[in-house]
Amino acid sequence: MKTVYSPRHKGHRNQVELNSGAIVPGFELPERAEIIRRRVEAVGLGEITAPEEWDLETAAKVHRRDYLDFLPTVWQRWTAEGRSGSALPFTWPTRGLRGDVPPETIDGLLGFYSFDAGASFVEGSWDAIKSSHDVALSAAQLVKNGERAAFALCRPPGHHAGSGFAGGYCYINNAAVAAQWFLDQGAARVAILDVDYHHGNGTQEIFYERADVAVFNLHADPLQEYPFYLGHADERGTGQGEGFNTNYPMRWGTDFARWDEAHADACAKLKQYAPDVVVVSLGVDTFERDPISQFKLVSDDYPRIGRRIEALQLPTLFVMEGGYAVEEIGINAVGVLTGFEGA
Ligand code: OKP
Ligand code: ZN
Repeated sequence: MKTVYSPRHKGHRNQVELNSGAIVPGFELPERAEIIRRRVEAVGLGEITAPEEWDLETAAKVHRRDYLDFLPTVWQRWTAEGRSGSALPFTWPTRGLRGDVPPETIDGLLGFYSFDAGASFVEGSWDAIKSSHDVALSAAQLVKNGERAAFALCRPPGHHAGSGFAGGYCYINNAAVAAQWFLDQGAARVAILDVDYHHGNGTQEIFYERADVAVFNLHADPLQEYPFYLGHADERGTGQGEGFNTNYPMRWGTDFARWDEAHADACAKLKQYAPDVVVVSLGVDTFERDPISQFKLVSDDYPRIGRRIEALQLPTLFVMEGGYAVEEIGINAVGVLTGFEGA
């Protein structure tokens, strides 16, 4: 299959992350995408192409316009207030505070438009965020034009970004934008299958009241793991969307046998939904040596994930999300794709 990739992701490098009470350099590094790109080349997965430039009209159907207007202005506002380093929030409108009045200053706005301190901005961040969005849409177009599957090598990732907020290394929800675009191109139904270790809270929130996008999410139990406040099994969708959101929370220590049971169940339900296309939020932080995760998958498991997805016999867009074991992320992510292709 073809891969869509842009070097513009390299301008986004998070210098600061809170981890176990210490400020550390971020785990979501530019090297991640470079390691995956080199692995795509090494195994001869297929051609690597650059994205086209896309406008934000599709994104505006899954994100609030005020949020999309804010993102490109962050770095300019930050430096205008005399700051350098990384633009990072420190106050959020949680229960008991007002989330309906955007403040005027950058510190207030950063908190208003995020849910954690995990989505910082540097000078090149917006350009990288926009390029990641363009990568997803260009790869979606390959599938729309008849490719059985395509790989959007997105960076930064997207599945924690909701309609009006960033967080968890995510800014624009690339998978959600791609799903919306398939609908706009004539698809009746789209399924999103999120196999990242973390719950895709942004994707769930965006489609929670909709029946035209069914979301299946396999992840660490929010009782134990980030993002903590969404991703329980009783979250099934609401209104028109009731029954179209399915969560599979799993405990720390989950191995492939247990994970694959959940995956098989998700794939069976996904097939019943009979979507025109499936968008896979492809995270490989389920790996046993991932530095921020607690599942026990090994490298040989990833091609088996790809084979199960291939068995759905549906046009498939893979959108890169997380995975932080920098040495193995290429082997594991591309392992899913070669498994899909029959390896
Ligand atoms: C993004 B994706 C360690 C805590 C980690 C953010 C995790 C974001 C994961 N500093 N906090 O789903 O892989
Ligand atoms: Zn993750």
